[in-house]
Amino acid sequence: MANERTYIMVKPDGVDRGLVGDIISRFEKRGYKLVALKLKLASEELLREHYADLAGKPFFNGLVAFIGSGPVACMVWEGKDVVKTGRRMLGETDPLKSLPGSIRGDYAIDLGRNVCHGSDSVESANKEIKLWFNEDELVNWNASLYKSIYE
Ligand code: DGT
Ligand code: DGI
Repeated sequence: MANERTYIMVKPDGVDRGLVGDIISRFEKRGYKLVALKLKLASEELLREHYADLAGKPFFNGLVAFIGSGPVACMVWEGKDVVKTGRRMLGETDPLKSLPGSIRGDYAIDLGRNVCHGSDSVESANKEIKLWFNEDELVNWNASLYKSIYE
């Protein structure tokens, strides 16, 4: 579906390293449409909810502390198959397993500093978009280039 949406977030390591523009640019150039964008210092409560699936993991507290340690760049991208394609553009969770050409494959080494987050299913995308954005922060607009991107 061309109106599928995903939640993409540049983590504090990516923001600190000045990678926000590059990551936005990759999604723009691929043909996806930006529908929400903001910089945020996430609360511990928000991060515990965002990473609830990992709550039992030994690295959970460190993960929440790190993602809350600096600003994250939050965005929602829209387009055909954007959840799955977004994950491919990010690369594997472990950067060392990520192919060059992917964001993590180009910019990261350590798993705990893997630069970006992307929803792993349409269901979690919908949950994460609701968690990170208010409804009025999502902008519905028509990208004029759509006829050059979609058949
Ligand atoms: P994957 O990455 O889920 O597709 O699984 P595998 O089989 O490719 O990778 P495996 O079994 O070596 O490791 C499973 C997960 O455990 C991996 O995604 C991340 C984590 N992990 C493995 N080795 C390390 C490590 O040395 N440090 C940290 N922080 N995490 C690791
Ligand atoms: O959706 P992903 O970010 O690709 O992966 P995930 O939802 O399984 O994990 C979320 C984040 O948690 C991941 O980007 C980095 C961190 N993480 C996952 N597995 C490990 C980990 N951090 C450490 N230190 N060790 C892990 O094994």
